[in-house]
Amino acid sequence: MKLYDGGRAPNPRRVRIFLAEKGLDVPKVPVDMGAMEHRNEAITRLNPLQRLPVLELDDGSVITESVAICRYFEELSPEPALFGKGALGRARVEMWQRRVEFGLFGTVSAAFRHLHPAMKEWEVPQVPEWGEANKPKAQDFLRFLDGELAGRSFLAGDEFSIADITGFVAIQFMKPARIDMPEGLAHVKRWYDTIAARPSAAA
Ligand SMILES: N[C@@H](CCC(=O)N[C@@H](CS)C(=O)NCC(=O)O)C(=O)O
Repeated sequence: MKLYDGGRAPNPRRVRIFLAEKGLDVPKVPVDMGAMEHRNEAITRLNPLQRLPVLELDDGSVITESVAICRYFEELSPEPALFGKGALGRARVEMWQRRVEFGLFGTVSAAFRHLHPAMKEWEVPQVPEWGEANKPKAQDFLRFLDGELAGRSFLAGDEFSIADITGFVAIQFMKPARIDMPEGLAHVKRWYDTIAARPSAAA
């Protein structure tokens, strides 16, 4: 199999961190997104939406969408469980994954894509007002997370999960999106620092 990888871009990074947590080494095909290689013929054939990451299996099957790719590896290699365990555990991870993907990853991405000059060719049309509108939404969500994290180690409970990977990558993406971390979010800081200290954070 081959993982078409997009370097520093946040969605490919989520998958790389997930694989590192699982201890899986999947052959990668680097795609230079800065040079718009994700829009070339080979990637377009695999994913007509021209987005990364893309996983191509040996039988030619293609999986796109970061969480679907992660889900595939979870099924192949269930330990450590990153989508939760048991009915309630899995539902909690799903709930937090969705919440953090819409509330943080999505809002930070919208700010970056609609405001950053490097995204001019990627996000057409860029709507700067929408980018600006998303900055306080991301910050409000972080204040909400701070209250939630006061009572537990990780987003979905006391076990690390894919929801934490999504949240962690989103927070790192705030820098290029030029969104400031609100002051005084001690629980978010503790949670973020714990994840940053995991070896997978370097993936
Ligand atoms: N929902 C997809 C989003 C994939 C996506 O948007 N990837 C970005 C890189 S982080 C991309 O390929 N962007 C290319 C573009 O917008 O032209 C996923 O979860 O994998």
